Amino acid sequence: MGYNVLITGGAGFIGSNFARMLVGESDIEHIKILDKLTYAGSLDNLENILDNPKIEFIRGDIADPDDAGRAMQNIDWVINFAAESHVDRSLTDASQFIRTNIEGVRNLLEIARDTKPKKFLQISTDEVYGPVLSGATDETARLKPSSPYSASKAAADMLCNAYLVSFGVPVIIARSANNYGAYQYPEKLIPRFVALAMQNKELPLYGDGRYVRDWLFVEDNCRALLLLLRKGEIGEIYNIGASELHENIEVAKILLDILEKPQKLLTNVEDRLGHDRRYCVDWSEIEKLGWKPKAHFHEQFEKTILWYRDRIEWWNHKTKEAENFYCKPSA
Ligand code: NAD
Ligand code: TDX
Repeated sequence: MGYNVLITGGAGFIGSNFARMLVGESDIEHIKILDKLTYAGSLDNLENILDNPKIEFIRGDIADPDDAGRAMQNIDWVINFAAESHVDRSLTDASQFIRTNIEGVRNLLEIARDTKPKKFLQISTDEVYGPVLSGATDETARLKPSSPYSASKAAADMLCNAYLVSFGVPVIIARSANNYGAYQYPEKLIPRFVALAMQNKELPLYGDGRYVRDWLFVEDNCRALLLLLRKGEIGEIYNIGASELHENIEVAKILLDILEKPQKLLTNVEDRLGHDRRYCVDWSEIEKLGWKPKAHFHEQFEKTILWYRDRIEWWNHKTKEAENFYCKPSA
């Protein structure tokens, strides 16, 4: 008998990559995907795996007790990717972030008290630590989120700890760095910039463009998360990073070179409110479990850019929705 897994938010960027990896694992018997299909989720992201006999897709809301209650029956491992994930949108209207990222997690944890999964992996983010101006933060660092998005993720982490301590829900928390790879919604830096560059439009770099992110290939992140389900210690927090620190301007210049577009498309625009200067996590705890990123940044980054370039028509309606968001006066 293999494992029965629930992936919430499995029609989004990282969740769909994780589901694609999981179907190939011989000890995985059944994979339920619970996803509300918000603007960011799409069955397109599950192309080639939706008809796999291991997969069952359920459209539903993690904050709804009935939807989540049904989905969590007979589950060994819960992995919660479902979230409102875009910092810029949280600065325009945080209400849905509170509902999904906090109330949704509380609902899942409450249900887990009854359904008793063997592991509950909460997908958090390096953004909960706030800016890390030098060095790297380990898992014991204090939380100092700067945006409504990261505050909602930090609150979820606190709830996870409370349900572990008070009720014994077997929680593990993963705090990943910025992921890049296929199927990311084009509101985020990399797919947004490919879509704009392909239309010969300006690429808006917030502020001076010298903000630093650690770029982690999504498939490396997914391997780390599966390892945590298999070997992670209940009650622990694991940072997941790649130590690939790059300024946004550098990332944008490489992207333009790959697409053979002129550097003059780069333009500095008004900064994001509360913009965190730099993130950098110390990921030695998960390294001790036997994980390391495999991707070579320049190689995988190029493949990612070309993946978006070659699908821009298919991606078009998502790009239009994302740019409409940015065009709103308050955005
Ligand atoms: P995404 O926005 O691409 O996907 C989120 C998915 O969740 C979508 O399919 C959406 O439909 C679904 N969803 C939203 N609200 C829901 C609800 N109430 N009920 C059920 N489903 C709902 O996000 P992503 O980039 O794949 O991020 C996944 C997780 O990883 C998030 O928790 C995010 O905070 C975290 N994370 C992301 C990154 C990154 O670089 N993308 C880095 C660190 C952590
Ligand atoms: O148009 C843009 N111009 C720009 O300069 C956009 C969309 C972004 N940026 C900057 C802001 C950030 O410094 O690029 C950097 C990356 O921005 P995003 O792609 O929005 O990602 P970020 O804010 O770093 O958050 C991401 O990583 C951590 C995910 O969206 C989060 O869900 C995750 O928790």
